[in-house]
Amino acid sequence: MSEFKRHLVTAALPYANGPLHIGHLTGAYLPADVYVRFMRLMDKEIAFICGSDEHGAAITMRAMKEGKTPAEIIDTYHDLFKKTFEGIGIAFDHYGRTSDPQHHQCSQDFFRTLYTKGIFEERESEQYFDEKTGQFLADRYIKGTCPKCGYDAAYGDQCEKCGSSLSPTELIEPRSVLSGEKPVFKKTTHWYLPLNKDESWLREFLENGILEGALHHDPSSWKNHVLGQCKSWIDNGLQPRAMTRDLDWGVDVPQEIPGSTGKKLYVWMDAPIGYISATQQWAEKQGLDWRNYWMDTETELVHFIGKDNIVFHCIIFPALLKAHGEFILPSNVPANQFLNLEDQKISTSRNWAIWVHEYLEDLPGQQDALRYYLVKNMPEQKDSEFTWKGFQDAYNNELVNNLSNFVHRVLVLTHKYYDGHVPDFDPDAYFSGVAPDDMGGFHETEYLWLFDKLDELNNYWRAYDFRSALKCLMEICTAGNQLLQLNEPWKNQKEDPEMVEAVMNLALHYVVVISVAMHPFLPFASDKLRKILNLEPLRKGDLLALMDQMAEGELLLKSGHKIQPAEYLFSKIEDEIIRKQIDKLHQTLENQSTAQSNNYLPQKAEISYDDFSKMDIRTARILEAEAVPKADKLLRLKLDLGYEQRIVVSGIAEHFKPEDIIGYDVLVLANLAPRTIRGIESRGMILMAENGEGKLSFVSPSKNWPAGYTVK
Ligand code: B3M
Ligand code: ZN
Repeated sequence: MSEFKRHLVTAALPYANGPLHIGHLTGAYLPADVYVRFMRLMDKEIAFICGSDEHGAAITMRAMKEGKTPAEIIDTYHDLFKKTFEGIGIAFDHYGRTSDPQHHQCSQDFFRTLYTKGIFEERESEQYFDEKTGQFLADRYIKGTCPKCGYDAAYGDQCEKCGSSLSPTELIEPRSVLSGEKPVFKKTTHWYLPLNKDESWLREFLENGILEGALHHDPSSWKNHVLGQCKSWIDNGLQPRAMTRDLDWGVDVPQEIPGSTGKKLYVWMDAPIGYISATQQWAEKQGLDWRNYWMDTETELVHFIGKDNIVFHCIIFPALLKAHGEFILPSNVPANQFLNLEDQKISTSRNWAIWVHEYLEDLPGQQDALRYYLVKNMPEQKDSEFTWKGFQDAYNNELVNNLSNFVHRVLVLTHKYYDGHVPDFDPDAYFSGVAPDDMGGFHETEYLWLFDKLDELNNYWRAYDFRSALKCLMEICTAGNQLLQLNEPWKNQKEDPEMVEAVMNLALHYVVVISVAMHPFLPFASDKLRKILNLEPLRKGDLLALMDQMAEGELLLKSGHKIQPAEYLFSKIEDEIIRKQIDKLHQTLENQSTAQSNNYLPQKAEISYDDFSKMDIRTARILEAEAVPKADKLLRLKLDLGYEQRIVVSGIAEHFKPEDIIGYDVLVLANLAPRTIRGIESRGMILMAENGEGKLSFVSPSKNWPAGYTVK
């Protein structure tokens, strides 16, 4: 492919409904960041754009669960994202947010254009409606029994137990998450993108890279799993897809469009437009024209995403862009697969995850270590695995023993032999009889090898094969170590100082090359090393310049250049730290399993204070407890209410042994009408808390609180 004039790189806009974990990081943000840093070092014009996705049911659900407003939720996570990305060294040029009024404007303009061009089909359909709350229900707002596996809390779009994707009408016994009521069907009108009409050009575009008769991209540069997924979507037939929703949180359908009241843009229409609005904001700040980045075919557009977003970026968004007419389409969508953690799927709801902001707190200064291990195990072609043990091994064996030790040895020896100055390397003096412009002997061979390695690394980067690129970097370190091992400067310094000068000069060249090539992966350590080497911080074009210099056979360091005192870039990570992390992972899982966010019951309908005040809740103490014969679930309790003693029958026998609970302080609903259960008159009811797994806990006043007093 020809060289592009400029590049626009996007990373999926994370939903602002929960923190980022390592799966997000290695799925989209880290590969994007590595790519951008590399491109920049190769002197490319590049804009790196991202932002928070703040609309859709993902946000409103979270708000509902936490009893907060959507605005509170998005502010919290937007701020956290910015901090986390900065902390781990993901260096966007602009990080926007879709709640920004400018974004609303931008996506409304986009919608308006399509509407005016007559792209949309307006259709009426029947959708689930909650009569109690007067709302149409987004798929996520409907729960019911999964028709595939029988799980009773499947969502309208997906069963999280068996993974099936569903449509709300497939659910058995659907209920509204908002009210718990059975939803009814109600007619509603929406604007549909007729994707069925896009099948043939999309196929040409994806499979052959041809767009409107011209070669758009080289399809062999796309990942197989990405193309495979797209192909299967198209083979199955594309259906018209609604671009609007009945929601109260999102971008309004432009007001002037008849029937727009109460309608919002589908979140998967507005979110990718977030790339455009964020580019506009960035360009404005830079004094650039954003159109060059979105409307000029000399721009390469690349979307970094996780595999669950492929259809939106390879089919729906391109169809929207093309329908609009003025936009370029992506040159590549190098999606990654999923990362598993310690043999299990990463799961937000089960808290089986390593949260990036917590990692940054727990292992301060170790950003590069996580970046390293996540690139090394990046799920580029298939799902991959994170284990803490693997992390520790990679850290100690590769970052410490290979990279850091090599660099450190070279720095230390430079100080020891030459007082911190780069030794002279004069081919003529050392390799007598070689032509003056020849670098001579092993120096030249090694130098050429180094150049070839960089070139190889360069090709891997371009092919989005970051794992192999990282391997090249480590091979340079290994070769550096071998260079020292074979020539043993520490043995030969006395007898053959000229040879040692040549070796050390070359070794320092390795270190300089490493300081540049490591930057996209390990930017923090790279900065540190540049300082130690007394070299300028890296700037745009530095790798290209370095490769040019090497191709010319020029030396990269002047003889006599003075370096700073030696320091280790990485030092061993202790078992204790790793053990703590493993414990933490299992601990949070235990804690969370009792509070599984998916198992919250829907909140009951609102009541007035008067309703509440009718209940006479009292403190009480359990004086006696015994099993009720022939009833597995029941205990007969004698309670002390201070002013009287009474009998209550309680359905807690499967949770507590009678002998264990005698003396417990509890709360009792004292004015509940008496009932006779198994022949025993029960006067009142003990209050219990129940968690998502159906476990029970007493609700107790403070210790030694007197019995018989009221709770209000
Ligand atoms: N927020 C989904 C996700 O985070 C979605 C990506 C939008 S990219 C335009 O997986
Ligand atoms: Zn299921």
